[in-house]
Amino acid sequence: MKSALLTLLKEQPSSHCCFCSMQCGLEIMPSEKTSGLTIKPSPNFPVATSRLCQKGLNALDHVLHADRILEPLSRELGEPRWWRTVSWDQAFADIAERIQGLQATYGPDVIGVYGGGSLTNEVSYLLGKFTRVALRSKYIDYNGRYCMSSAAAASNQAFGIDRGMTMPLTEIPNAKYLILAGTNIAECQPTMMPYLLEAKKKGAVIVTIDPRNTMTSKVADIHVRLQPGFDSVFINGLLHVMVEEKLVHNRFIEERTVGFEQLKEAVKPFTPERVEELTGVLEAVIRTIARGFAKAETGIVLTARGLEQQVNGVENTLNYINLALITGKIGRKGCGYGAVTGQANGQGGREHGQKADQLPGYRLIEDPAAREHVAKVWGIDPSELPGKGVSAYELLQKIDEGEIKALIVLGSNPLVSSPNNRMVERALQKLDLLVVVDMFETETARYAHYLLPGSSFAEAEGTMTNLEGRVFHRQKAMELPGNSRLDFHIICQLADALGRGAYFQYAGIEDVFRELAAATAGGKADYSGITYERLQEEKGIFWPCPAPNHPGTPLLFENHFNHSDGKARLFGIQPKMPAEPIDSDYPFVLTTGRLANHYLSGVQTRRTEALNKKAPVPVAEIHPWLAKRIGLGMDNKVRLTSRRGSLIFDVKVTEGIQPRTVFVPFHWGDEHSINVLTNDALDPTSRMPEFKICAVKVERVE
Ligand SMILES: Nc1nc2c(c(=O)[nH]1)N[C@H]1C(S)=C(S)[C@@H](COP(=O)(O)OP(=O)(O)OC[C@H]3O[C@@H](n4cnc5c(=O)[nH]c(N)nc54)[C@H](O)[C@@H]3O)O[C@H]1N2
Ligand SMILES: Nc1nc2c(c(=O)[nH]1)N[C@H]1C(S)=C(S)[C@@H](COP(=O)(O)OP(=O)(O)OC[C@H]3O[C@@H](n4cnc5c(=O)[nH]c(N)nc54)[C@H](O)[C@@H]3O)O[C@H]1N2
Ligand code: SF4
Ligand SMILES: [Mo]
Repeated sequence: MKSALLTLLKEQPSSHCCFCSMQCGLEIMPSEKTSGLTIKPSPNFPVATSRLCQKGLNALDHVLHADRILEPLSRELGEPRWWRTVSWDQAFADIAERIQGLQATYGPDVIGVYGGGSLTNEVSYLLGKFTRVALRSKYIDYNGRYCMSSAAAASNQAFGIDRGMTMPLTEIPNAKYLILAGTNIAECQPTMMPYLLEAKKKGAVIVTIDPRNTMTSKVADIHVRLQPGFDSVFINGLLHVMVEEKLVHNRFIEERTVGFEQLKEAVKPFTPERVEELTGVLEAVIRTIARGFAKAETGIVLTARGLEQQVNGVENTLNYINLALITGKIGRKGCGYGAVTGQANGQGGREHGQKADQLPGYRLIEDPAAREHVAKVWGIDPSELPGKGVSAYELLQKIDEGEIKALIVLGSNPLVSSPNNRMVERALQKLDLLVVVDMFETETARYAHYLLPGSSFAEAEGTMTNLEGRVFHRQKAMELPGNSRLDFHIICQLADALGRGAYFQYAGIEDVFRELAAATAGGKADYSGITYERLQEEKGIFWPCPAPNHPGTPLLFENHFNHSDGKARLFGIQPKMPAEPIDSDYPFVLTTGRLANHYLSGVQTRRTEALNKKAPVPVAEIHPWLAKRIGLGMDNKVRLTSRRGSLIFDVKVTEGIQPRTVFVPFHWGDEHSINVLTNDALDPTSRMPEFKICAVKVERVE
């Protein structure tokens, strides 16, 4: 495969890293390495210019890996379970026939689609259109539900629009005070660190809020080591001090927000003394942070999955947004709020219709005007569009319950990444048809009837939208290996096999973008002024960009928010308990998250030697107090048990974790998959699972 790729490689092509939302620019070059190729940071992309982290530097390893699926494969479940190579035509014909058979018996909604946030805007858009137009099913959702949906819901509620960051990264060095909560930037968006360090060099104060001491908290002036689940209590303490000491920005509140009375009422009981009692964070620290942030001339609040992946994730996020709003720190230089997006195209992936309730441009599928607009672009009658479906985890539950009998997965590995994943394993085995489009035989694909070889980032041209809301063009850098195909073509060809090809006629990917842009016109995430031509000339355009001569919108909310009255909404938050509080049977909190050298379900990074050797297995982090309590000796392991399962892990004893909390990364499957233990309780609004909190028992294993 290597030689085939090499001969087809263009001259020094450029691309963007496939992993996180920074989307650093890279160049692929010939090298002495055994693969014959290497990656260098690009000096041409304006974000994190000339920087790549370890993952980016090694991003070709999985692309060139011997495990890549190079032919369409099929098999029957039951014994014997081996894959057969099939032609693409045969695969499409068989899959279409089985889908049509199931739909004839059970109706169109018998099939679901499960997408991903690594896919280009074009492929995300096509997946949504494919589900509604080719399958005519209401059931589509994607892994972004696990990822940013709480921040998305909170931003929509507070601001009337959801663009992760309200300002470009270049505003970070202009901030005098930075609050970073539940976001481990140093390991998760490493090339963002220089923006923070520049702010620090210019005198900014940095506060981190996390149950662990992280690589990020190392650069903080104040680190608040909070037990998971206490963010809203703590923030109410900050808001209380700001209100009590009259540190709020009255004019901003008066002119640009609604809801301050309700907020004041909610935070009244949260005196710093009481918050100290509840959280263990000293009263003096609470006052210092509240005064410091409120009085600073400029400031930015950044949050991520730490406080979002909870049943109270939307409310937690709203409370952090309150901080920026009542101090007037938004819509001007050096100010803003940012939910730090996770996946490569986490931002664009949640705008163009692969969410259960959504049509392109962040339109709602239940809104008659939105249906009319999009149906017109798609050449169908609005009445043909299905209604809204259900969230990712609920879609998997519907498989377990038997309502959904066929599933297409493109760009995700839900067997590893879903909470309570024994349920998912059980559900996948019940499917009459599972089609997985991936580069590898993922854990999920073990239960597939068809495994179709899709494209990697290096092979697929398209647009992406980074964590700032900057839309940019990623060029094709390599030819496809073997008999694999572009995701874009796979979707259109399957639509054709289903007899709906007339709606999926595109001369090329740019054609798909043109249609996407038209479909978003007038929507919240308006891309209608963006063209491939403009993206070649400019280094990305920030949406909203509603006209060909519109420059894009790097800084949001300078004059108005996106609610119809132009005002932002403040919310009074009454902190609530997690779904599964600790008790005498399960006395410790399990929280989960990421390591610098692995990515998500690990499909790509576990196949990258340079990364995998730094973290070949998951290691549970526990505090010395807990180690002593369970009598942990040298060479012992720990058994972690929740109400859903029990697994054994290697252990690292560290002062850098809240004493009652255990941390385990989630990048592995099978006996190393921490999602066997996690809780599948969902936030009532965002339907995001509580990955960050469940109650566990911790025991020593000889
Ligand atoms: N190396 C690497 N980088 C990645 C990824 C990866 O898998 N690996 N994934 C990408 C994706 S998709 C995403 S979504 C982002 C995620 O980026 P982050 O959200 O920054 O990553 P996490 O490790 O999930 O969680 C962040 C922190 O939240 C803390 N935390 C846990 N519970 C709480 C709580 O109750 N309150 C607070 N305040 N903090 C809490 C954890 O200790 C952890 O340090 O990273 C992206 N970048
Ligand atoms: N316990 C716990 N669980 C979590 C989290 C947590 O913090 N704790 N975080 C959650 C979060 S934030 C996320 S984002 C999810 C993500 O979890 P998953 O959705 O499982 O994410 P990935 O591992 O990136 O899976 C992507 C799959 O798509 C394939 N792929 C990548 N790019 C392409 C492409 O362009 N085309 C095709 N066809 N395939 C492609 C990869 O090979 C891989 O198999 O995990 C969630 N699960
Ligand atoms: S910071 Fe993110 S986008 Fe940049 S190289 Fe690292 S993983 Fe890739
Ligand atoms: Mo994510």
